[in-house]
Amino acid sequence: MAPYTPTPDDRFTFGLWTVGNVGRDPFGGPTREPLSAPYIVQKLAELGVYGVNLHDNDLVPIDATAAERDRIVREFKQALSDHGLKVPMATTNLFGDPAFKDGAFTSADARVRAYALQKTMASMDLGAELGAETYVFWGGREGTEVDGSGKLLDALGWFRDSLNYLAEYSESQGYGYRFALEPKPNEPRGDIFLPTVGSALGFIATLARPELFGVNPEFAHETMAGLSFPHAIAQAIDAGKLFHIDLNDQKMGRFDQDLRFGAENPKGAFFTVKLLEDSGYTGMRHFDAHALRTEDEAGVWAFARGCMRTYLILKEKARQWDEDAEIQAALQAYRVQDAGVGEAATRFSPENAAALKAHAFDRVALGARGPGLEQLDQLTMELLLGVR
Ligand code: GCO
Ligand code: MN
Ligand code: MN
Repeated sequence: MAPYTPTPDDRFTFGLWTVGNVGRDPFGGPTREPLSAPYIVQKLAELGVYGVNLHDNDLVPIDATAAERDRIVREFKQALSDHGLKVPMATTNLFGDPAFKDGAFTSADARVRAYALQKTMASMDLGAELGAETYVFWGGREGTEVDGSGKLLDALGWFRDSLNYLAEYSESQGYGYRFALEPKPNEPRGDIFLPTVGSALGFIATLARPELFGVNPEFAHETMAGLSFPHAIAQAIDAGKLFHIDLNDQKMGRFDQDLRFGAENPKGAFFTVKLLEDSGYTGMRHFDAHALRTEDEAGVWAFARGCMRTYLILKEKARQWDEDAEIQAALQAYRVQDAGVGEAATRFSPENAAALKAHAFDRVALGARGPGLEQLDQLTMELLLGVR
């Protein structure tokens, strides 16, 4: 097989809404024809993808009758089994319909909050029927433009109550979902609640069943917040909370671009891949991005192939980085192992603390040390640029 050709073992997934994106933006209508869900399944399978993820309404229109729903789901399941694709993750569209224009779980209207719960339970039923194990909550409309609405504290409480309710629903049905909160700082709302990975991690600790909840960090979203994506996922991994991931790319300080993975910030993409691979992350490598509005259908599949190829190329680069003697020597020189104080700084005891307090450090020498980071970074760049 040609190098960098994906196989299902790579655990790559796309959303129906990603390759199915028709190129609409706030200034113009669609530039591409819609693709049917069974056709998307067939095309993704041909590209070596493992699975396809969906919002309820990517598959079943919000106003479908029960009979229409059953027919659509039946045809979709047939396509999945014909082409060997899985549905590892499901989610709810709680942002498209005008009913959700001022929030779903955090709407100030209790009827909307109840409707959001009802819609999510039905969508969880659909996801379970399709075999999904991860359930994502992206609170696109959960936010405000007008903080004079006075709901900042109430909204967090309503959000918490809804997530607690739905976790109990999942457990009572035996679905066994792992829930993943997806933070985003803004767009479509002026300010979205739980704007960053750190915010979501803090919030999870306040839930009734925190063990069922993790995060679904997205490269573009942390970048929009002016933050580093590798730092965000490192914190999620450290907390044992990286339940899912949305890979794409983004320029800082822009509207939500959903660029092809690695298209804008290959170095950030490299350290993302390296963290996922080094940490033993076993979840899906999900691409939440779409082809540029300029593209036709061929461009859509070039986009999808590109996301996966870039991931696999960077995975290979990460292996080379680990095996590069000069890089490893620079790393070793960077990490000074001997603190020079024996056991005293490694574990607290009254004796250790006394010994450490009595130790004389050469502060000037500590400050004078050159750690070699310029050289290390240049070596990394040269490896990425293909000259090593
Ligand atoms: C966005 C989000 C969404 C979510 C999706 C799945 O910026 O629009 O990233 O694409 O990931 O709703 O939860
Ligand atoms: Mn996004
Ligand atoms: Mn996303």
